[in-house]
Amino acid sequence: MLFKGHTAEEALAKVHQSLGSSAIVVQLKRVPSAGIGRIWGAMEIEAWAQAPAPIIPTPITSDSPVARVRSAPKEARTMELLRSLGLNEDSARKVHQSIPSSGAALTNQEACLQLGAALLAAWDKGTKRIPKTPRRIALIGAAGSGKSVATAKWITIESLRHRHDCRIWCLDGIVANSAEFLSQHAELLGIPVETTWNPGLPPCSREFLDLPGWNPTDPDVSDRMANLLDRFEPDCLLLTLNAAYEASILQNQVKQFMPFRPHGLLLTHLDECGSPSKVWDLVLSSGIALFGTSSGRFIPGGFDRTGGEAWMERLFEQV
Ligand SMILES: Nc1nc2c(ncn2[C@@H]2O[C@H](COP(=O)(O)OP(=O)(O)OP(=O)(O)O)[C@@H](O)[C@H]2O)c(=O)[nH]1
Ligand SMILES: [Mg+2]
Repeated sequence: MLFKGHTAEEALAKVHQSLGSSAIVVQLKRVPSAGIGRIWGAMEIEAWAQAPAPIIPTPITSDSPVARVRSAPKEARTMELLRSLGLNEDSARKVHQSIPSSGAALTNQEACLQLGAALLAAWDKGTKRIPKTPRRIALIGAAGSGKSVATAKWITIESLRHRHDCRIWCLDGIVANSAEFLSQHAELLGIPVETTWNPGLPPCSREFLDLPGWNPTDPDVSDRMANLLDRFEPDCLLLTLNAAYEASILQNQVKQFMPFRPHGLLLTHLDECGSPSKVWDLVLSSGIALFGTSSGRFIPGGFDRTGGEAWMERLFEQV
């Protein structure tokens, strides 16, 4: 049977409502919306699902093969599959808990589909606060995480490819903003660069805020940054993380920057590390989806907005 939803979560809720929590999802794909949303490119999720096969009672003796299969801990099998994808223990547990428990025995392929559906649902949930068309963009993160390079790449796309009028605010924190290359690049594109806050300027269709990185455990710097962000009022606030850092450092940065309520994550240095399990661990632990990635120090180039399906495919390709 076919079920549709605006998100994977919605489609799966319909599956479970109609076929019960043991339903088996056999295919999940994103297709252009059937409604009026098709005009502006809206997408929806199609889920093909079937009811589980009825369990035929058979006499079980303690040494029969059926007894051994049934007594094999199914939970452990799902967890094992999740671990084999390279996910850390917390992520594996989170995904496992979000899968409705089913009495039916699943083939490996069916189990993978269930996991894929659960992963996509988590990703979709994490995109809720990311606007479709960001207009006021601010990248925040630790010093040297690649914010200014990513901003330079992004602004080139907005200005040259989409022909939007843009502006960059290159503001100081407690330390001076030393992104000279960003100002020079913007000037080359004819994009105005403001180095002091001036709310009286007429709005542009795309405005970017470039701030120096900081350590959120320092309350003075954090206050100053929160103040600048409040004034700028970004509709797209992205926590920028260097993907080449160790997972524990990244998890710590996510935790420290969480009070700023980022809408999405932006991963840089994908040329050095593009591990899909690291991406999923970050998305699952933060509850925030990846907005995009920046790969390489050269401008422009290597700025991508890859969605959950592509990252899921990369994750499964690893196995
Ligand atoms: N290999 C590689 N190097 C990068 C990438 N992005 C940035 N860099 C390099 O990393 C260093 C820091 O990049 P910036 O964009 O200035 O980092 P930032 O976050 O703006 O730094 P602050 O403003 O000082 O906090 C520079 O030497 C960049 O050339 C990337 O994706 N790959
Ligand atoms: Mg910078």
